[in-house]
Amino acid sequence: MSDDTRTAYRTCPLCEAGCGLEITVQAGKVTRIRGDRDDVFSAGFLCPKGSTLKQLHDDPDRLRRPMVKRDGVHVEVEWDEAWDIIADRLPAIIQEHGRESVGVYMGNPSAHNLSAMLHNRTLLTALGTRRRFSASTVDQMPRQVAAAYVFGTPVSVPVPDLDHTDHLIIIGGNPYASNGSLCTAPDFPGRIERMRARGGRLVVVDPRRTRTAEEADQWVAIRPGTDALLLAAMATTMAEEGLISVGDHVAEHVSGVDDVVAALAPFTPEAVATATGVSADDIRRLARDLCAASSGSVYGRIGTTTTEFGTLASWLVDVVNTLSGNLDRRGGAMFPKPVAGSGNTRGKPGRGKGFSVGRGHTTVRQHPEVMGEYPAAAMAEEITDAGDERMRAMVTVAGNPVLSTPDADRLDAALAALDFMVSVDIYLNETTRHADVILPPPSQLQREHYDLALLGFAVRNVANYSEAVLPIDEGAPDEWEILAKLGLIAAGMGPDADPASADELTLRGMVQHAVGDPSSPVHGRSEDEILAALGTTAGPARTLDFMLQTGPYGAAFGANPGGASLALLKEHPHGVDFGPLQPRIPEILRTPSGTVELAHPVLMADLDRLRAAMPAWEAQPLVLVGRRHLRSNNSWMHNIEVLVKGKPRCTLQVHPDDADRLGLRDGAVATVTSRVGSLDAPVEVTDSVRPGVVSLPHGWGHGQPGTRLRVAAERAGVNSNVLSDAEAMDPLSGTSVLNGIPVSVTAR
Ligand SMILES: Nc1nc2c(c(=O)[nH]1)N[C@H]1C(S)=C(S)[C@@H](COP(=O)(O)OP(=O)(O)OC[C@H]3O[C@@H](n4cnc5c(=O)[nH]c(N)nc54)[C@H](O)[C@@H]3O)O[C@H]1N2
Ligand SMILES: Nc1nc2c(c(=O)[nH]1)N[C@H]1C(S)=C(S)[C@@H](COP(=O)(O)OP(=O)(O)OC[C@H]3O[C@@H](n4cnc5c(=O)[nH]c(N)nc54)[C@H](O)[C@@H]3O)O[C@H]1N2
Ligand code: SF4
Ligand SMILES: [Mo]
Repeated sequence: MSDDTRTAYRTCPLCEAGCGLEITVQAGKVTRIRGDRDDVFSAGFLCPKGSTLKQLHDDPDRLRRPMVKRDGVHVEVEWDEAWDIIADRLPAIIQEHGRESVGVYMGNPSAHNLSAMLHNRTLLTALGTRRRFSASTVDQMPRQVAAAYVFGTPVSVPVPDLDHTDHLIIIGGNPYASNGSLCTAPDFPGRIERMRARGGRLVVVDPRRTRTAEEADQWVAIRPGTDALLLAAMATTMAEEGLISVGDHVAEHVSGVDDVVAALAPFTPEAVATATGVSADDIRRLARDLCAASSGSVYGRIGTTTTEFGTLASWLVDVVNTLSGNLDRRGGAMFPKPVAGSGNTRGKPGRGKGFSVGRGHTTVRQHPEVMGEYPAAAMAEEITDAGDERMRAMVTVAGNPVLSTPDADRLDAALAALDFMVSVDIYLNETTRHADVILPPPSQLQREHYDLALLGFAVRNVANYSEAVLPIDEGAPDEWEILAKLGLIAAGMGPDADPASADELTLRGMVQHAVGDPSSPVHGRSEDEILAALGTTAGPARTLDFMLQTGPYGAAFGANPGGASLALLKEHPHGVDFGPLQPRIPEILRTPSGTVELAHPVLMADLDRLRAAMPAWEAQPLVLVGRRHLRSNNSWMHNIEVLVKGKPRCTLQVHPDDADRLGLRDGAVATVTSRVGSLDAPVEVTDSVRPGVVSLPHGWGHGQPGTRLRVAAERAGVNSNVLSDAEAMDPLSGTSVLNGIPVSVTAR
């Protein structure tokens, strides 16, 4: 190695797996990226996307300087000019029309971004609007809402104890493509293979025979949208056959078992067989096998959450895990204990306020606030149909809702009608083309990293901090500075507002709270002493240090020498392993009763709606589901040549029986029509989808005028969310139905 060559270690921020990367940098340029074999969690694994952080950094279309729209065309400007325009427009709108005239949408990459994790809040607080939207309501919100009712907080989501389980049932997840979600597990496929090698069984419930299903011992081709019925019938089978055994380890902490069993009694395997498309015998076998396994875990993912009964299905996953004795035990469904603190390691353990919704309602459809948000599906109408109460301005951060959220054409038109829009984003894409100002953060390689959100769903308790691999461009702000400054400007502090002051304030607030909190390891300590120890360099690193030091393994500023701290993580660039998951009930609970509230009334009440929906499923001829591909990442990695080359992937998969019936030929174009929209897509005839189901991936539909994604435009594909219906949602969480959309398909 020559003198100017160095090796950097960095956690990949592209998906939830969080793989460790080994990055070779030569003369200031990245020359190679491969899996870090010494990473304590990923041990060298990476997928084809991980090594493309270099291409992403070098992508000439990636924005390096702010863009401002002039006469309908985006032009590059200096940072000062961009800030001036925002300072001129945004506070004026707020002043004239009030805080609620501004809406915010936060997209998926902000969950993998330390800057955003810490300073989105600064922006939100400064804006003070209740009109907050995010990708959560087109994703995992139902899973968190169910957990929040049952366990008391939306961060207490059980994950499958993947490395120890003997029986894994994956419902509506395809980790061979997605690398896992709400289950942080680098090399998910390898972990599944090791499970099977030790004699464990894999069952996959999915309307498509996915790569994961192909690896499974059993594939159950369920009808989309009906997982709640299947799970309810599994629970009923356990009750009928005397298989229920919650287990001595948690029994005294679980309430409501008998009530749940009674409420689910009408959902017998026979009653749900036609609706689910799964035979009563198969449903019974699923229940028996799970109960017979020495340990087992049911894991539901996006196919279960983005449906009309997303919250119920997620709850019933917990119910089935509990009734089969697998809650909170090795090999079952367990709770991670995040190293950098979390809502379930702070405060008084075992009991809390529980969960509630409805602090505010949307203007048009009166949707309640859930987890501080409104449904993403309500954005368009809140802009166009809310009269004087309408959203006049929007800020988007790391989101592409025009491709990712329902009734996309309508949202596209609505964004065009805003008085003012600011986007914090690295691309000029289908959404940001509507922005008056685009503020680009540094590239993924130019920032430090710690996966604050996703390590809270990890199958081992690990911590890994990465320093920035490359320096930030001369004169450009870091992402946290952009977010904080945007907030300060919105609050009327002017274009020269100093983001460091917001950072200082946030940190001071956290320290103040901790020293006054009897359950904090720094309770009673001096605020100034702690602030001094954290240093004077503003930014996410010192806040992270504080969170690590006051977390459950923390060094606590000298009180626990050798404990977690930023310094410790810097000494260990391959990460620090705090061991396998451990039982956490009752300490994890934050419910008012101090028990696992399995029969929470909100969830129980929704069962009537489930029962009433059964006949409709039985009558549904054709529904649309999505799918993911290993080389895609939602809507935004299609500008990387190595990831999109090859066969076009945006195809409509149709079962041969349906193709025959509908007169569709492989390779020909079909028109797909839903209640709200219509599109043309090339047909791929394949028996990997079950009859009655067609599949189209989301995140395509590039090449719009005014975008700058030259590679993506060449393989534009179509936007599947033109077909998803903004009216169709899970009312408990406000999450959209993106799977199981009724459609008709005709040959064009
Ligand atoms: N039909 C259908 N629709 C779906 C889904 C589905 O399965 N089917 N899945 C849903 C799911 S799970 C999700 S999470 C959503 C995703 O929905 P979104 O989060 O709205 O969309 P993404 O495609 O992830 O777009 C991310 C945006 O962030 C930008 N970006 C990338 N990195 C950064 C960064 O570090 N900082 C900033 N500021 N910007 C960055 C990208 O350029 C892009 O504009 O889509 C949902 N939509
Ligand atoms: N390569 C790649 N990886 C990704 C992403 C990506 O876009 N590309 N996105 C990331 C994000 S933001 C997320 S949230 C995760 C999602 O992670 P996963 O949940 O694993 O996502 P998918 O691969 O879409 O798997 C969902 C499966 O549900 C099935 N399905 C559809 N409808 C139903 C139904 O009603 N019932 C059942 N049982 N199954 C159904 C689909 O056929 C599909 O196979 O992936 C993350 N990882
Ligand atoms: S699996 Fe996810 S985290 Fe790992 S390299 Fe691929 S994109 Fe990155
Ligand atoms: Mo997602």
